[in-house]
Amino acid sequence: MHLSRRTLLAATASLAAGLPSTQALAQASGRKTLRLINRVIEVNGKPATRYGAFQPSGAWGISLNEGETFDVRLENQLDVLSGLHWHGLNPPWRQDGVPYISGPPIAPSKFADYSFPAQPVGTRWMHSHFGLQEQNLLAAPLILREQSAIRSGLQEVVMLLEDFSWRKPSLIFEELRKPKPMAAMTGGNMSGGMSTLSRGGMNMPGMNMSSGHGMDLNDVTYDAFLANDRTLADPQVFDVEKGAEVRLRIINAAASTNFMIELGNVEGTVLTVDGNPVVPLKVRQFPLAIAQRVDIVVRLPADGSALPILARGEGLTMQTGVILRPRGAAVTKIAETAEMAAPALGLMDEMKLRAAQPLPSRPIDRSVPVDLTGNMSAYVWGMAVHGMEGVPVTVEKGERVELVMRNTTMMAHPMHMHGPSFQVTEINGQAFPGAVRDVVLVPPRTTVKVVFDADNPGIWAFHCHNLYHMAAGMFATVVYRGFN
Ligand SMILES: [Cu+2]
Repeated sequence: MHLSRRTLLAATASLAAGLPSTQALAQASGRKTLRLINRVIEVNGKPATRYGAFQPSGAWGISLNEGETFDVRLENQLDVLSGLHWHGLNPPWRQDGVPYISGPPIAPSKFADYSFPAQPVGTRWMHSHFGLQEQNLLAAPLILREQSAIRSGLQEVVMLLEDFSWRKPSLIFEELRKPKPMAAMTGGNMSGGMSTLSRGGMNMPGMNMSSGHGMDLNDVTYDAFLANDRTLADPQVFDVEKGAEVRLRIINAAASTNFMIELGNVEGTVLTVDGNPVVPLKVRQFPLAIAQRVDIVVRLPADGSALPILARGEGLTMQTGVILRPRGAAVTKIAETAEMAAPALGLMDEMKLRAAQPLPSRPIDRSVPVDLTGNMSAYVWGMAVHGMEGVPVTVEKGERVELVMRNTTMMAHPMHMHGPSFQVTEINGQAFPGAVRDVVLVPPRTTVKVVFDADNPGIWAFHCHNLYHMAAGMFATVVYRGFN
């Protein structure tokens, strides 16, 4: 039987209502409290009130060590329904924090409790999965420190990236959905005959990528990009030791912006992507699609100078970042506008990544074609599973499942599956033992294959992590047999 998504949502909502509340799991010891609150940040000299997730101590998000239990009471102090999804964790599905799928949202002044082993470890994050709240900056770091990272003794710096607009998220979405004349769609850049390869990471002659309005790259024109809530006009400065190594944990928490991480002349070493270890890869620049994370170890310059860690919007000159400053080093101001636009994100770097802890080798039990579909002028996006829009990916517990994601649209889609992480196994027909991830970018006219082991029965969200694409329909579920 095939359920429409509406039917499915209604069914799971009533299921959720009949189950014992997660509050029954409340334990007094070791529990951290996290509050959804309104807070004021300053963007380019002006105050902005936005949502946030903080502990009573003021700590942003959650940081735990490998082996600890994720034991959190989440209090909603906002005046709207809300909640948080623990992105990249593999909890019991009822604790996944996706409203109307894993459970009901949290009403104002109510709370929900979560308790499960904090795994898999690594750089994760948390964000609201309710409406467009993520664009209202309802996101925070969720760091599960690996024993290896703790033992290394390296200083760690978390950099969480966001895209900021003075406009209300609902207004941004409304404008995107307004019918547009075709002329406005092509804007002289990146459209039409662009091949997959030309997204591969170089500026092409004649391509106007500096306009900041490349429709195929960025739907939304933002007012600022933030790193840890701040712009380069007033960046966060971390004190570090001269010549020391620092482990960067970089999180792309933007609603609708892919970034290129720029280390300048310094070569860094990628240790993990989406929190999962890869064979170390040397980089000076690294693509970070929406919702992806990367851990990079950098060594501070021997001459004792400061090192900016920058993130530039895909196809844009606008950038943000943080500064690593050894004692006594001068901090020079860095412009929020770079001289060169960041290239479009491709999969050239993805193809170089090799999982350090790949999935065990075994045959595929089920292969599921998932076409990413859309109509840019109507701003409608979709996922056709087995050629049908609105149906879930159905799996059985214990299966090795392959997802064949084929992008039929002119925009790239950062595809995220909740629950177990997947391994990238093939891009456009080229097979390789790629990274284990929870988000993979699928550029236009590209087919990406991933595999995962269906080890966590329930109903899991599977969607494009571009917030507006998801809101406009690029959303499906993975449903285990017995849950449909
Ligand atoms: Cu998308």
